Formats: sequence, C-alpha cells, structure tokens
Amino acid sequence: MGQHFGRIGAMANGRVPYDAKAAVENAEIVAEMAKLPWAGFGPGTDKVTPSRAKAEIWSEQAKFKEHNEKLVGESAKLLAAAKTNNLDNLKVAFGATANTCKACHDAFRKE
Ligand code: ASC
Repeated sequence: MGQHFGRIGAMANGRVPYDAKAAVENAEIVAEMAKLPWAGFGPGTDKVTPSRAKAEIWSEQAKFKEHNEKLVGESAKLLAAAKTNNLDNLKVAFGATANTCKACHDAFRKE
C-alpha cells in the first residue's frame, strides 16, 4: 500500500514529475488494496507476530470497519481523480485519502 500510494504522493508533492498513466495504475492498486484490511485483520489474526496492530482492531471492530470504509471511499475517488489526468484533482484526492490513512493509523497502529 505504501509503495503504490507513495508513488502517487511523490507526484502530488512534486518530488517526481507528474505521469498521468502511472497515477492511474497506482491508484487502481491502492483502490483494490483498500478493500483488504478488513479481511487481513479478521478473526485469529490478532495472534500474528510481529505486528504493529493495536488490540483495539479486534475489540472495536465497528470503529475499525468505519475507518476501512472511509479508506475504500476516498481511494475510489482517488482513482476517479487520477483518471481526469489533472494534477490538481490528484493532489486534492491524495490529501483526502492520506487523511483516512492517518486517522486509522493514529487509532489502530502502534508507533
Ligand atoms: C503515505 C503513507 C502513509 C500515509 C500517511 C498519511 O504515503 O505511507 O501511511 O501516506 O502518512 O498521513
């Protein structure tokens, strides 16, 4: 997730030149991977080590799912923005998606 979202971030933040095709390709992967945390942290996965996952993922499933749904929603918008071939649109959607990443990490990921 970090690899592919990071490649979009590098364009959004001007660290690499904007490449509209690469933005779409990476946004497609991000939008697909966004659906995985819910399955990836399913029953029994709290026993997996090493992990930075907080116990609250399993004890507060409804809240965790809410965060995942926000990620799914924003990453779908990120893909739509990438497909407009417009860097400003990409920047806005990247920021909104990054906020959902951060909110979930703050709540559910250890340092
Ligand atoms: C990234 C990345 C994250 C998010 C987060 C957003 O590129 O790896 O975990 O963005 O930093 O605040």
